Amino acid sequence: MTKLIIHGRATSSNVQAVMWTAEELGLDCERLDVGGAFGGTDTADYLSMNPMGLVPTLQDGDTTLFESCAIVRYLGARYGDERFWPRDPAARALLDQWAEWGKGTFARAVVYDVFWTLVRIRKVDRDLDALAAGIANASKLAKMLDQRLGKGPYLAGENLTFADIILGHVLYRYYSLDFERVDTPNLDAYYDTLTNRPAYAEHVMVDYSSLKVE
Ligand SMILES: N[C@@H](CCC(=O)N[C@@H](CS)C(=O)NCC(=O)O)C(=O)O
Repeated sequence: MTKLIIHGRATSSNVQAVMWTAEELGLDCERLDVGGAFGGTDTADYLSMNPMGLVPTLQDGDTTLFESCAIVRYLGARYGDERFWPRDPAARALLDQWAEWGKGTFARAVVYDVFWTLVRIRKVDRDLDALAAGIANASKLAKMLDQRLGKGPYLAGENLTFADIILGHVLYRYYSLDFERVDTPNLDAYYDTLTNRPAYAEHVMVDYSSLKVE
């Protein structure tokens, strides 16, 4: 197997999902600091790999991919075992619907409506009504997830799957931001389980204070 190259700064939550996956699957990989203050995403070379000029981008031999969730699914399908990437289409789809919900609905609420306001926008410029609405929405979704998780410990029960990565990487943002969270005992236990995985602690729980705008 060739060494994977992952282009993207460590503070990007989308890069974190890919790094977490690579580590869980025991893949040999090198991450290159690209994007944000590092730049490097607007060169012709980079844009030929990722026309959006965003991170992450994966190179695996002759295969070059952008879009973090597509990369996680590719790595799962190519290198994951039956537990991480169930081969049965229905079993996989039942997990994937929560992965998709995690990325498209929950992460959108947490990252765009809450994280972005509290971290990426100057205090004086914040729209507090929009922030309150964002927190209310994220809280409603967190309750929904709490119910789905039940006793877990993972989405599929006993084993970590690709879906936990797509859903779970945003939880570091959700739990580390300074706002009042609703009561979600199952989700709290799930997050606790994830934080006890060395790959999550190393690649997802990355200090993002360098992104903070005062
Ligand atoms: N849907 C894309 C979104 C990629 C994206 O928005 N990446 C952000 C970082 S999380 C980015 O590249 N921001 C500009 C930069 O870091 O230079 C994915 O999941 O890969």
